[in-house]
Amino acid sequence: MSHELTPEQKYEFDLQGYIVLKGHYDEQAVAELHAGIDELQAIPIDYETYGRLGVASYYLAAAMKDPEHEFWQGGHRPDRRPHPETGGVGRVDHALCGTDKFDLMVRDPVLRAIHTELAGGSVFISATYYIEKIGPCAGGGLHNGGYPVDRDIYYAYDHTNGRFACKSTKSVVILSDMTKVENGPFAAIPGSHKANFSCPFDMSDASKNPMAVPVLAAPGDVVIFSEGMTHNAYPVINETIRRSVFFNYMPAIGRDNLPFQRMSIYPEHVLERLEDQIDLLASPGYI
Ligand SMILES: O=C(O)CCC(=O)C(=O)O
Repeated sequence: MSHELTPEQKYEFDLQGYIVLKGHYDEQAVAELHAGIDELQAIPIDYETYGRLGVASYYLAAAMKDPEHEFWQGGHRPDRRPHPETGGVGRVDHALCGTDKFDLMVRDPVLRAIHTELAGGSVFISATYYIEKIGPCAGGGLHNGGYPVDRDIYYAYDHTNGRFACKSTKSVVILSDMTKVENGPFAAIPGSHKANFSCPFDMSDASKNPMAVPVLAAPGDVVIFSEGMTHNAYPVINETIRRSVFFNYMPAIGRDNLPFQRMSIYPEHVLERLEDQIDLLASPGYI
């Protein structure tokens, strides 16, 4: 079965920097992904436990290298306020290391095919995390864009070979009702992945930037975007809880990396569980 982008999707992605797969996941899959977030939130926020499993704080290296970091003492960013009832943390990185409930995304042939097409060759999954926001909550600063060119996240189309050549693309699975702007949907500046100027408008908040648009989406929809496109989220201005799961895909260094030269950012317990998807997880390290 082919999962190539349609001409309409290619046009839209090229022009805007994102597309939405409406109703990609059914209720059961959405419930499984929510359960994955619940599992990740149930992991004790403890330096030793996180390190042993391989999950990471959203502060990433700053916390993972420092047992004294404020994250381990209960400190959180204001936009990652823990769940008021469960105390669940607003984001866990390297999520695959702490739950198998996101595996359905790793095994999703459509996501694999689309991100491979957007990279113009083999990809690996370079980041997996969820974001939970407890409203009211800031949207966060808009980030990235076509200028200045960032070698790690740029958008590109290779006209010679007639294929996309993007350095970093993401799938965001929407798990809450983000069909209303007050619920804090994903924010995008369409076309900004090709910008030749830095954005002169307010980047602190999508609702203050006249070029930003809300990407309204319902549970089960998947927003696929170039990391080079300016994005973040609209503020949540009511008391709803907003959840989504993020997978980042980047080109593998070589198309046929030699097995003995592979290195992976994932620990053995994840590689064993997802052995059938090893090429998506075993990032090619040294060639
Ligand atoms: O919360 C969102 O929808 C966007 C988050 C974001 O900008 C990111 O994870 O890169």
